[in-house]
Amino acid sequence: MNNNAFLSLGTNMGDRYENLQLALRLLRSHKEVQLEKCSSIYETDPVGYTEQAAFFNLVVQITTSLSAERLLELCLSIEQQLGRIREFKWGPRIIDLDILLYNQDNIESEKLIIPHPRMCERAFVLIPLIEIDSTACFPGANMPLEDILSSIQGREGVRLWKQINGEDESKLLGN
Ligand code: PH2
Ligand code: MG
Ligand code: MG
Repeated sequence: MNNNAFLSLGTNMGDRYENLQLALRLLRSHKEVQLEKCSSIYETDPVGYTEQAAFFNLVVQITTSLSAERLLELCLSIEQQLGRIREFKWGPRIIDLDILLYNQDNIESEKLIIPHPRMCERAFVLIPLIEIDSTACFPGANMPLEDILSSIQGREGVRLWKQINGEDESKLLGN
């Protein structure tokens, strides 16, 4: 489990809390993935396409022996197992699992771009990410994520829905 990664989870269809719980259960049931930390759950105004329901978003830190490409495959298979259908870009979804950071790697292939190309514009990503690792930084940039967050708009569209710590975190992480 020698690689460190951060994943963003988002959902705005059906029982959003249950969708997050199910996705985390599937993630941690993979023998090459260990969940390390889970942020609180935030209810967030939709970004991009705004005529849709509010999301629940969270960020998890994992350690894994999977390569970034294999981790992407796992994320897509979890989305499928939860019944995600290919909606239009930025449309409503049962669950979305995005890789934000994978070590401090810069990866650009046909299927995968890491760091996630829009993470620095999105308060619904940065707020939960900073909550679990205030020292996390973007590869190559020496600006702390806190400074990036304070320079963007939309922070008021991200509201704490459920604080996750102690027992709740252990349950979600499966400890
Ligand atoms: N995901 C999107 C588009 N817009 N807005 C919020 N609030 N949360 C999301 O997870 C989200 C979004 C595309 O993946
Ligand atoms: Mg995605
Ligand atoms: Mg996404």
